[in-house]
Amino acid sequence: MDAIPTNPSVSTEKEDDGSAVQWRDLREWLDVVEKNDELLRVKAEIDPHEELGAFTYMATRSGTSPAFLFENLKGNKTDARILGNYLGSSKERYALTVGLDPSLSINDMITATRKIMKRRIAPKMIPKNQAKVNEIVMRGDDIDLTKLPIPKFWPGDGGQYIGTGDIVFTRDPESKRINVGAYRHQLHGKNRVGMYNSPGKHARLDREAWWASGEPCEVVAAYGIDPVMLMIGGQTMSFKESELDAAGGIMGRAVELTEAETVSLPIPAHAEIVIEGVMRPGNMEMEGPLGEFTGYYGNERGMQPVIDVTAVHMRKSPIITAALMAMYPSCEIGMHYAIMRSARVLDDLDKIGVPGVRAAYCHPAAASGWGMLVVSMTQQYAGHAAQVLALSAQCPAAAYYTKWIIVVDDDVDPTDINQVMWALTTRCHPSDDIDILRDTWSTWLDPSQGVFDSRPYGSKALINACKPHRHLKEFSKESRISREAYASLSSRWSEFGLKGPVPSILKFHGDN
Ligand SMILES: Cc1cc2nc3c(=O)[nH]c(=O)nc-3n(C[C@H](O)[C@H](O)[C@H](O)COP(=O)(O)O)c2cc1C
Ligand SMILES: [Mn+2]
Repeated sequence: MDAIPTNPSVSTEKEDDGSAVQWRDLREWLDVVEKNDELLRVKAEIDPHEELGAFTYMATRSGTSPAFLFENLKGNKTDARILGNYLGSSKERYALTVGLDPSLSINDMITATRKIMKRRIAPKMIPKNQAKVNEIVMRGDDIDLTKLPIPKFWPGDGGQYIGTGDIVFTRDPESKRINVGAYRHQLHGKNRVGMYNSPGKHARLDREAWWASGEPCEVVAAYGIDPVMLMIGGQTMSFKESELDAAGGIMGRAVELTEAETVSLPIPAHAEIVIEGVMRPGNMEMEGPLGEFTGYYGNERGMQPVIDVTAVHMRKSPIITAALMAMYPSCEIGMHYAIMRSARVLDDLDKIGVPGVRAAYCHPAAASGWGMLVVSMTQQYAGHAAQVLALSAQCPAAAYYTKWIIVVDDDVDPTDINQVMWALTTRCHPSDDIDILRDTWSTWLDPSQGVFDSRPYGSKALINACKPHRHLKEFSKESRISREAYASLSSRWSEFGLKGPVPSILKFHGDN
């Protein structure tokens, strides 16, 4: 079948450029992950009502936990399963997902990510009978989503959330572009699901455009989906662009879609569970709150649009992808978000053309990569550090939320928080080296401003933790080992009985 016009300006690249990922759907991805010892099948009984959320939180506190496939859910009358912590704070699972070597450093993963995020491959339509999601298809009175095991994550959540680790398709009525976004879906009834889209998000703009002309907005959502689609659903692309092309680019092959039963949007052909439905103008119901990626409950309970579900597709024994939103390292949007955002910051700084930028990292512990950005650079002229700081703080990829922007010299690895602390405490003089930007772009989800309605005005601290340019010549010399000692000890590393690889060291005695 023909390619569909998700984004007419994008050309389809060849699929055989040698860099396609090995898996083709969530189950094949799980096989890859299990072979790499990154999957725990939880066979003990777990209650999706709060216990699953608590388990995921407790079992991820160390930051090195596997993905969890919950196979024995309390009260479950179906053969459905739930997958949690699928990406979480694991750099290894991120790498396996996008086809990189899991032993690469985070910096190398960021560099590789810059490349794969620029590729675009348009999706393709396949016949309905080849789509695995069509193993079971339900319409009308046969639809009953309440039979599925649906988590309520936190004690204070407003209800059960069928969609957290999900993707949502909507279409812009004007350009016909298909948008993909990740949005929470609260289960209201057998065939009714509430969706929360914050202002300005593309799914919301699409829905508002349909409603403005008095028409219902069609929606397709997948509740069990492969991890590249989950990642890309959470990324902000331009309004005109379809995320489907970017997902294809990352995978190195076209995303496969098929025709829906009741709506004109296509559906992802190999998802685990897909709903089709419509949001009718003015059809709203009370929704929320949900414990969020900040570690706090987000916006208060309020009226939000309802999706009337017109068809459901699922595979046999479907797997629901459930994303716990929590404080790091228990949050589903941890490592992949940090890596992808860092890649985009470096792209932005490249586009602006400022010299000397070496590396950047949006630490996942800072509200899932939203809160803090560290940029390393080679200082080349007076004022250079201040320039990189200001541009980093407001470049499109970093401007939203980020409160702490820190520049460090090129001997400091931004991904190593210990080195960043060292720079902050030995090279930064707070009375000289901190500037504040006020009334910046931010989010209601940041609790620090207290009063809910006045929240979305943020502020940013610009921290120069580079050695002061004025005093570079006189600045104290670091106690560093010699290049010769490093080379000699590295070559004999296995002799010493030490665990782990030779540490990477950026500068030696005598270097600037
Ligand atoms: C797991 C997950 C859940 C999310 N839930 C929501 C949500 O409920 N509401 C929302 O407005 N954004 C949510 N987001 C953020 C959006 O998915 C993100 O901003 C995305 O860029 C929106 O894409 P779009 O503007 O192309 O629709 C979530 C992100 C992730 C990764
Ligand atoms: Mn979009």
